[in-house]
Amino acid sequence: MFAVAQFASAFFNSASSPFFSLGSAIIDLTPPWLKDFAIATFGTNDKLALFISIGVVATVLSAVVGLLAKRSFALACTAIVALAVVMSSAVVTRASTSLLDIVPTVLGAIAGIGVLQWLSRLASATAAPPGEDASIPGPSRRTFLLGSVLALAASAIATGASSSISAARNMAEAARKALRLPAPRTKAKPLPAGVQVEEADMPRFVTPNRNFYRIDTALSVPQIDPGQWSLRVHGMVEKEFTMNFDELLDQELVETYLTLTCVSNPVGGDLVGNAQWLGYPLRHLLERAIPQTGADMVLSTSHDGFSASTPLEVLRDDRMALLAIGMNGEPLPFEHGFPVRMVVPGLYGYVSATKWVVDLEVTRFQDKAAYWTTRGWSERGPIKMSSRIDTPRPFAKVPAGDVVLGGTAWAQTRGISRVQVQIDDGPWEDADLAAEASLDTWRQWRFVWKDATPGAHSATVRAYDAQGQLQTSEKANPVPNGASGWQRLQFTVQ
Ligand SMILES: Nc1nc2c(c(=O)[nH]1)N[C@H]1C(S)=C(S)[C@@H](COP(=O)(O)O)O[C@H]1N2
Ligand SMILES: [Mo]
Repeated sequence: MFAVAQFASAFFNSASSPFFSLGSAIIDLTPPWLKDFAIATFGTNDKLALFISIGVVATVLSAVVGLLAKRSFALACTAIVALAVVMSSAVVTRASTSLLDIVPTVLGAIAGIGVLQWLSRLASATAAPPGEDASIPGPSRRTFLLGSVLALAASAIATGASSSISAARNMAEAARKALRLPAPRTKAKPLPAGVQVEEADMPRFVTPNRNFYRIDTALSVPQIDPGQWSLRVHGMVEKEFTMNFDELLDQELVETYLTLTCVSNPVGGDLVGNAQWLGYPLRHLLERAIPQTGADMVLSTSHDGFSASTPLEVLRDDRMALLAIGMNGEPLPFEHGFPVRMVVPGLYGYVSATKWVVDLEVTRFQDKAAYWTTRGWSERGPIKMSSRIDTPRPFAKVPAGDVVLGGTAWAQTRGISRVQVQIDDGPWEDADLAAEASLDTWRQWRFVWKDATPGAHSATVRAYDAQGQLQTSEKANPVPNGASGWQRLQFTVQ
């Protein structure tokens, strides 16, 4: 039971371990004199002493549960559940945990009952038939002993595995803290003044990492030690090679602003973010591999088995497709792909932005399919031009007078040249565009509705790209290749 809980907790918050939580709950509840005594007696080993004591108590409790089971299986189960309740309350009272973190303890309790049932069945088979001497170990008694040993061994393995998973996490965390990003060979073009529309509810032009949307299939965030990381480049290439993290740091790195968008973003949605990325141009990486003629796709695969299919030509043209290691001046956060991910201007994340990337295979669309392609999404995903109203919020009540509307629009690699706003069914009017940072980033806009008339109103927004192409009004759902249509929202002027 304890081992399964400990093992499962390796995949959750570290405080989800019932041992750690019980330990820290005990520390919290210990009277100061006992704490002082423990520190004085065991020194820096006080925590080790605590864990050993908890381990001893756990063993004694297990024996008690075993004895209880001899009398009544139900009673023993009740004891396990009671124990799980105590452990769960230790877990949820920790500051860094959520209700979800009791899952390891619950799994542990289920495993405990399972093992108990199995052992009791073995044990009842050992009960000597009447007339025979029960003290002679028969084959079934041997089975019971064997069963107990197996259960113990499984516990030991689970506990060991959990500590090596936690150790990997600690290694990765320490490595990320210690990492100093190298200076880029090419610095990002400084942001022009006036990229930001300063109104309440407007997003920051550069999205802070902690606010950056996160989309992935990872149940637990991969914790990769950069010292263990390498990228394999292979497939339809003249020269296969593998690059490790130190080699990557030694390349000529580039810094660039780029707006990432998720294909699942609905019209008006916020699965979009803009950051400054530091990385190595994938173009140079592929030059080194020398793709063979006939290849038209790069299948990138992550440490946790996600994959994306990116058109080869997109990774070889002069847009800044990067193997990124930095995000807004710091190493990639774990949730955003530490130590290395891809970012590609103009393509939705599911076909380009592989986080925790470890493998690039040069191949053909007709030969290989990526993770989401096999689940009903298009094999290619260029980002659709989009515009959004950020202020006022839907159904907001705004004071009468001049009403200021503001928002963002994006058409990565092409750029936004014009944004228009329509109040109710009135004429389309041009909004003021904020400064443009680059063709690969979103652009903010602002529109003042003078002398707004009180009552319920709607506002609609649409954009034009730099070639003068109008954003389509045709409504489409995100599946299979991205939402489209103009955003319209309701608000009230008081
Ligand atoms: N390893 C991995 N990388 C991934 C994904 C994933 O599920 N696993 N999701 C992709 C999708 S759908 C998007 S939109 C972007 C999101 O990147 P972010 O979480 O850094 O915003 O990551 C892409 N990279
Ligand atoms: Mo996505």
